[in-house]
Amino acid sequence: MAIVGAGPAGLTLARLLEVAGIESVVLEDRSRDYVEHRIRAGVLEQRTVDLLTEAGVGERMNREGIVHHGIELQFDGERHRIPLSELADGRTILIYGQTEVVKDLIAERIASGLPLHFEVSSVVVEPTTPRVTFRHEGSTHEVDCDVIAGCDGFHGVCRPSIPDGVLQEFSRDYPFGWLGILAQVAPSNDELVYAHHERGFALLSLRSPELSRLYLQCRPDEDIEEWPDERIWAELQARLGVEGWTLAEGPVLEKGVTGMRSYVVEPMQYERLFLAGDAAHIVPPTGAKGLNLAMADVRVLADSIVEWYRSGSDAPLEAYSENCLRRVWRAEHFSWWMTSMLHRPPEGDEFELKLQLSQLRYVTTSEAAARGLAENYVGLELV
Ligand code: RFL
Ligand code: PHB
Repeated sequence: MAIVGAGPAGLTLARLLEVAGIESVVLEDRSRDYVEHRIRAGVLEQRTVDLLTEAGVGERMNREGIVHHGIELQFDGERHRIPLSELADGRTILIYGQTEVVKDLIAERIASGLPLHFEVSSVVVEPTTPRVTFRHEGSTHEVDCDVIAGCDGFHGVCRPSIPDGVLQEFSRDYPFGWLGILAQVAPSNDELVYAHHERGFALLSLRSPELSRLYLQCRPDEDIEEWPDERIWAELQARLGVEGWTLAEGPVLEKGVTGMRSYVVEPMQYERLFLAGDAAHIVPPTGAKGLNLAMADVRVLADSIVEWYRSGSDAPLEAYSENCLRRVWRAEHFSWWMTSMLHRPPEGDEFELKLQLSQLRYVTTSEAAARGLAENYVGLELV
């Protein structure tokens, strides 16, 4: 197997294949340091936690990750708790950064002595042969393989190596982005707070008992230079503030702006090339689904490959895309719905605002509506 991309999808797939006794080569165009410090997601579904644990790479995650049983929705200056585990059969979420998941997977791969090459270049993917060529440390290499896994994210080379006309694309852009910070300060709330506010959406999250992760709705092209730390904190205080509570501030360790989009390609396969994770689909981060979807894809892909070798029939590989897309579309809908409910529409569309507030009141007063949110948030098992 050739695996292009050493993000969560590629590294987890490599580990699952290793456990099943299937050889793989992992190629990554960035450095190890870059990949290990790229701050992104922080919410792991139970299913993701189980997958990493079963794959034998969950030891530190289970020790350091923080179990959460609920989240809070804030609107009209008040907070309302959604008791996730009560509403979703006892399932919980785990707060453990994507950076940490990636560090654990890389450490395991390196300890196993199996091939993982950083800083490769000129990666060329031939889905039909199937073959991957690349340059590494001054020479050109060729991997002749049975299957290629395209785990190289949204801007990778795998999806564009599929001939025109094969894939159908579905997408939606949003007129806003998120400005995110990592701050060295204890989280000011025990649970995540998703805040609807007339100044725009804000999110209080965390990475550890000493590290807060906070986000503000902004323009998609927002210039981070226009946001000194004092302005960010003032805006967070305004949007997250409720009576009798203050947001603790601390040194800002990292800050950046992320655009938001929804995107899916169908099918997630061409010949012997299989797309997984962000290479095949993107969700806006409001539902915390991106990383979890990537992990769910590679579980299906690993099982399909194992079954393909075992049975000698192409059927398991041919079913891969369909097996993933039901779950992908559920997460696409949930992420779009959470995004639409919580973000201030750009032109102060009063009708939209009234709809948002009505929906927020509904999910915080009707147990049936809250259950819908909860079971999607913790991750639905679709059959
Ligand atoms: P990744 O993590 O993008 O990994 C792809 C890897 O492929 C490498 N690559 C190549 N390697 C070799 N040759 C090439 N030609 C290559 N081109 C690219 C890249 O360097 C990279 O290492 O995809 P993967 O594994 O599918 O994992 C998906 C998740 O990373 C992603 O869904 C989430 O992080 C999305 N996301 C967030 N999700 C959340 O649930 N909560 C968040 O707060 C959150 N924040 C984010 C995010 C995604 C972001 N991106 C993609 C812009 C913040 C950002 C900035
Ligand atoms: C995060 O902690 O980075 C995070 C949490 C929840 C989200 C998105 C991002 O919905």
